[in-house]
Order: sequence, then C-alpha cells, then structure tokens
Amino acid sequence: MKQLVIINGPNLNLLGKRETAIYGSQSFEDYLPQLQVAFSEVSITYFQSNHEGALIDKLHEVGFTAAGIVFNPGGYAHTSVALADAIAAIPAPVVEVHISNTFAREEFRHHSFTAQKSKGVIAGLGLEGYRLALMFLLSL
Ligand code: CA2
Repeated sequence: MKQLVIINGPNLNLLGKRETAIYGSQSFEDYLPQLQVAFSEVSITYFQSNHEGALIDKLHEVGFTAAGIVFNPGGYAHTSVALADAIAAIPAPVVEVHISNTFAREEFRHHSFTAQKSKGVIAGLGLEGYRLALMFLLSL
C-alpha cells in the first residue's frame, strides 16, 4: 500500500480553536478521517510538531520511503533554511500547503524557503488544499 504523509508545523495544533476567521473552525484531527476515507486505497499518516528539529527528523524518517508528503511548515516556511535543506535532501515529492492565502497577508509571508525546495504549493484554499495535494501526489 502506498504511504502518503501529512506533516503540520507550529501552532497548527490550534486549528479550529483560535483565529477561526483565518484558519476555519475544524481541527485537523477531525478532518483527517475524512481524508482517510476518501483515499482508502493508500495509507495516510499524520504528524504535527511545534519544533523545527522534530519536523526535520520526521522528513528524514519518511522521506526515503513515502510516495509523497503534504507539508504545512506554518511560520517556518518563511524562516527555515534547515527545513528547506531537509526537503531538498529527501527523494519523496513534497507539496507545500498553506490554509490561508499567504500572498494576501503580510509581506513577510510572501516568501517561503521551503516552497523553493518543494514540488508545488497550494495556498488559500483552506483544508481543501490538503485533499488537492494528496490527489496530485497520488497521480505521480
Ligand atoms: O496558512 C497557513 O497554513 C500558514 O502556514 C499558517 C501559519 C502561518 O504562520 C503561515 O504564514 C501560513 C500559522 C499557523 C497558526 O495556526 C493557528 C491556527 C489556529 C489558531 C492560531 C494559530
């Protein structure tokens, strides 16, 4: 069975609890089962961490065997050369997803180090972006 991995970065454990006007009212833990039913022919695993090193370790752990990775690096997208290096170091294709339209927000959110090393980026489509990213990765 193909393995697809969803990785969420810092503060995304608060989804559905705070800032619902920007990020929506559903937690990722509530949304994940819907994805697992919709993509029942593949294994979808989920990991979230607020720590840069833990995210790097996870990319290294799954990045040599997974068929693809959906990665929302959160604020680290705009700051982390180390996460960009980790994406570049693994063979698995990575699609970066942002729930909000980062290009319609503050200037500092317009640049992403991690996007530069990813296969593609989806931003601004809410949680639907994760589903679309999985569809793309399955089509490869
Ligand atoms: O839009 C996205 O998915 C972001 O990756 C979310 C990050 C932000 O720094 C990026 O620029 C864009 C922030 C995640 C914060 O998540 C929260 C969710 C609920 C309540 C508070 C924060």
